[in-house]
Amino acid sequence: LSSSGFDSVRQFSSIPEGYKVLITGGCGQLGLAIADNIRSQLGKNSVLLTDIKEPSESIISSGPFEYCDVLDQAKLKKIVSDYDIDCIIHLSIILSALGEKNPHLALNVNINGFQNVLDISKERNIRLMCPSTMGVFGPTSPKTLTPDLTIMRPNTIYGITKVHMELMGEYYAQKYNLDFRSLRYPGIISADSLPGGGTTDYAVDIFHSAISQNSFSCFLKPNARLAMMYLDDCIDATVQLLFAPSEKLSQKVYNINAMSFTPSELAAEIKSQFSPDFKMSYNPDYRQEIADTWPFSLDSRKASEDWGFNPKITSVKELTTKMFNELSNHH
Ligand code: AKB
Repeated sequence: LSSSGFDSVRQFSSIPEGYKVLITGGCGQLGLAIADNIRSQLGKNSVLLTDIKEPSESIISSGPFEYCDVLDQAKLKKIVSDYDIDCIIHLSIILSALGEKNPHLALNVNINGFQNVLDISKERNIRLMCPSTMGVFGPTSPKTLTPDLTIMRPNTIYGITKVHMELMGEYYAQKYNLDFRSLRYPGIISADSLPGGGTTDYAVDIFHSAISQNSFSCFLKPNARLAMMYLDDCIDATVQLLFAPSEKLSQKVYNINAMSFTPSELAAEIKSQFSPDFKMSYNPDYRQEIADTWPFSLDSRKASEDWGFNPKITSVKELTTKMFNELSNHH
């Protein structure tokens, strides 16, 4: 059962028997955790994971998997039809740091990949959930408790493509009645799966490095404060919004928020909870420029009001305890 406080999503929002969710980018940081949560409630075959990457053993043994490139619209269409998919969760994405290194790849995957999924969802009249990011905000957005609706002029390719995604989803919802849902993630911290190509990745890598080397070289400055969230809260929020009754949703895109910390605050917590002689060094690179433009925290009141968003881990202290507990179970 999910930890999110509702017994069954079917009971919660009358999900029909045999409901099927397709996840793109299923081999990334979030795919398996979202699939596990939905499968625990709707059964193993309720989620089809897809990716262009080779699936891990745990993904293969978890349930159905298909190779699929989001840029291959014909194949994606066939899979959606063959499996009689009711809903797509679109996770395929080039994240912020990798996007700055490969802008054309990011434009192709993030814009054209999303367009394929958007058109298939419209054609088949199925629900589409595509997470967004605090990266939609930029240097001119308010930094603290950034509102849902405010200045959005990001200066990364990733941020630009995510603003485009939000606007296209809203446009299709208004024009074609597409059931489009989105939520803006802060940096997501997970123990079992690794992120890749993001600016907030340091806050995951640091735990692995603390365990293996008792030291970490950080690519951000000591005071680079960013909004962050533990994986379980992100997964619960995603599944809650996915199955929330439509009449509860007063907007298509919601901020979510859990905690805010700097690299030096995280290092201090690791010293105090794990190893007093943990050594942190700072070698800021181009990712610091990205971090400089992102919020410290997001205003997530609307998500709480509309569909009950309520994160459990809300401090860097609790996060650190949780991560070392999880990692010690697996190392
Ligand atoms: C990234 O750092 O690019 C992502 C994000 C916050 O969207 N983790």
